[in-house]
Amino acid sequence: MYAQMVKTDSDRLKSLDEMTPEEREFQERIGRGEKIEPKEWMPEGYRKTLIRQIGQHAHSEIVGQLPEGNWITRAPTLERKAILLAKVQDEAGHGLYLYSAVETLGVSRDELLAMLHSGKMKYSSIFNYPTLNWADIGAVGWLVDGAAIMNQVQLQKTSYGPYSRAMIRICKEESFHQRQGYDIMMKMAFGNPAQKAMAQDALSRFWYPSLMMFGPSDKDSVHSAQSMAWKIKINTNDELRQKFVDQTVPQAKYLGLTIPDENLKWNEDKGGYDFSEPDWSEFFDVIAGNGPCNRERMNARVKAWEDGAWFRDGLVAHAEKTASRRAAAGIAAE
Ligand code: BYC
Repeated sequence: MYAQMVKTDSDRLKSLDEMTPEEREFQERIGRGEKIEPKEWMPEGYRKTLIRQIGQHAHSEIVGQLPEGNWITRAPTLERKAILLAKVQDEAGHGLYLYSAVETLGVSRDELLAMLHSGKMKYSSIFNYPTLNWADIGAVGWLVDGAAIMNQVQLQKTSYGPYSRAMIRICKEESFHQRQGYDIMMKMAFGNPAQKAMAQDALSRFWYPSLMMFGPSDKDSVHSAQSMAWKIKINTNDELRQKFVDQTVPQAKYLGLTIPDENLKWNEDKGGYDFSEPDWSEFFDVIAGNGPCNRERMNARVKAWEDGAWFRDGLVAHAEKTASRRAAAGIAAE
């Protein structure tokens, strides 16, 4: 089952015979479905892949607060405001669980944030698109959180213990996020003609960027083969994209909205929809930093980091003072 595993210099996966005894034992544990815990031996590539993926995931949760946070003050009712506020706070919590999970791999939160701010680490492409009106907040919950859950449900089974446990908790909250988005869409789609037009416009703009969230097509995915061999990823990008389309098309039909794809058609043989691929050149352009909102998002995050410096300094000063008082009083550190 796990005949091909760790990547060799020639860019193929190593067979079990080619592995060191430690690598082989590790791979056998993965094969048995065991979880890998922070202090256990792991290949350096496994550790680096986790830092990249979980770190990117954490950054996505934090940057992902920006497009929705923008609408908290303009939510149409007090109830919608309270719900959106809770959702955006949840995203902050998800970022914190995930940063904690990455920290178990020997990299600090400050280092991760420095890499985000300098452009060395990515965050999800989707958050580089603007939220232009209230219907977009519905589309984000319905499609963006819907796509996120499709990906995250399989990540609950990921082989790294802290990531898997963070995902279990996050998935529960994401389901609520998806439902609140669909609820907004229902209100708009079943509202007056102008509201329905806004809902359609939001779906039309968010459809392809949502499909891009799953990453490039399998033939262009650099990391999938190794990540699946290590059970960091359980499904390929295309498998999850297909599941998302199959789940979402009936939901759009119920709303009376049209998915902006002339090639969308049920395929009896494969038991799923045929659909058009997103424009991959747009995707690669966005992740290279040239999407509609990349600069705005990064400026907002860097500003938040710089504006928070006094508070972090205050916390450190307080911690140091408390530690020295305790030391003077002969009280052991906690
Ligand atoms: N955006 O080899 P591949 C949320 C990069 S937030 C940007 O297939 P992999 C929410 C990829 O990093 C939920 N970059 O990569 C929050 C790689 O470049 P590098 C976010 C992308 O890792 C607030 C290159 O393309 N979810 O729910 O095997 C409000 C080749 O790709 C993207 C996660 O982060 C992208 N979409 O597979 C509302 C899930 N796709 O790093 C909602 C965790 C690919 O070599 N992550 N790239 O320079 C994953 O599952 C995987 O990392 C991916 C990509 C499926 C995304």
